[in-house]
Amino acid sequence: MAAPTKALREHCHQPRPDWVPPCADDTFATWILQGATPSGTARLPGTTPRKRRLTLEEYVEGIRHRDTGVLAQAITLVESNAPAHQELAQQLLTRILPLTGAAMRVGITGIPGAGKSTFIEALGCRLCEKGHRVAVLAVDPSSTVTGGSVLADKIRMEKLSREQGAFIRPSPSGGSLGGVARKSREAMLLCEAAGYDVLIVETVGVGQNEVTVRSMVDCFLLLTLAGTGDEMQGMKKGVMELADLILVNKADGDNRIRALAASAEMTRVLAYLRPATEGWTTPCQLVSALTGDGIADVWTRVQEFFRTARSGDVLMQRRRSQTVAWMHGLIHEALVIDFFRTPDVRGRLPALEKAVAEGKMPPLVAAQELLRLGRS
Ligand SMILES: Nc1nc2c(ncn2[C@@H]2O[C@H](COP(=O)(O)OP(=O)(O)OP(=O)(O)O)[C@@H](O)[C@H]2O)c(=O)[nH]1
Ligand SMILES: [Mg+2]
Repeated sequence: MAAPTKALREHCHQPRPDWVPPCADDTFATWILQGATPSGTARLPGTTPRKRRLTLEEYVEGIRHRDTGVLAQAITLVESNAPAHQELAQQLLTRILPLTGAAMRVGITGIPGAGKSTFIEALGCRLCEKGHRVAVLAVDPSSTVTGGSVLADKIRMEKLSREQGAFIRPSPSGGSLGGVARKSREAMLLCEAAGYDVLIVETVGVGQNEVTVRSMVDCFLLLTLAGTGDEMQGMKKGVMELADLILVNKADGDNRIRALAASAEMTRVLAYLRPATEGWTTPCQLVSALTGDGIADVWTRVQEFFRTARSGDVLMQRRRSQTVAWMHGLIHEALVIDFFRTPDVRGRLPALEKAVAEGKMPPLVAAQELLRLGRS
């Protein structure tokens, strides 16, 4: 073992234990390290100090002054599941709430590989060039299942991340879709307060993700591809009903002809669907995230959408109902957690599950018994 460094020796409270032979030189590896003081200030020389926790005022001021370091820390705070952090996070959100609401909130979904990240990068860079400040967030609860953040790898968006006006944040880890969605919503508010005027939320189009992201954004974009097969149609129709703008991506090279045909088909289907936003007819356009073809048109359409939605008060109504629904969602979630934590419920649950599974008790009777236990 290497001899302790001079800095380490100086750091030692008492250089050597009693039992070290007096003649032992520096090659004798045992030294006594000073213990950490309660304030946690003692640390090994050469190690980086732990980031000091900011105060509420520091968070608020940092965000107000568009300090991206503070913004990143604030998002980490709202993402934390620790009760102490959550309390501070809610105080912070209450304080910054008056600074929120001015951004255009845009969601993007599409099957894996549709080109969402490539598209966001192309659009984001373009918007930064025009002087916008763009924040990109991801909602991807599947990452908690696979163990690593699938989206985190792909959301690097290297070119966009080099832009001064861009802020990119991969999906928070944290259990259920509900948990991930709460964190993303709160992160979105923090970004707005920090002066980002375009928020882009990316989600992979699988399962419930689209519905969740639809419920947190103003304008929802579906990125699709030509010829993904008839088996996709069922799913596509459901998602198409949520979209304010449908884009057939990868309309480049030989694929352009097929993309045109897909777009025509999509437009036919759209005619039969109820538009996602009152007063707005969902269009379908071709785009190539790779070459940049059609990106400018997409932004023109998005701006048109916002003009329409703002003028008819649709946007305001949408946001109001979204926040109220969010509050209801939080109540449901908290009630369920509390219910299953009740000792009586926990104690009785396995027996009732067994009885229901074996057909010895109707599920409703079991549920009612548990609910009574939860209330008592
Ligand atoms: N030819 C062509 N390729 C594209 C286009 N857009 C994206 N791609 C390619 O498609 C692949 C997937 O692109 P991503 O942007 O990672 O797709 P994604 O939808 O974000 O994928 P997930 O994050 O896995 O859901 C990459 O190899 C891109 O280079 C396009 O407009 N044209
Ligand atoms: Mg992606």
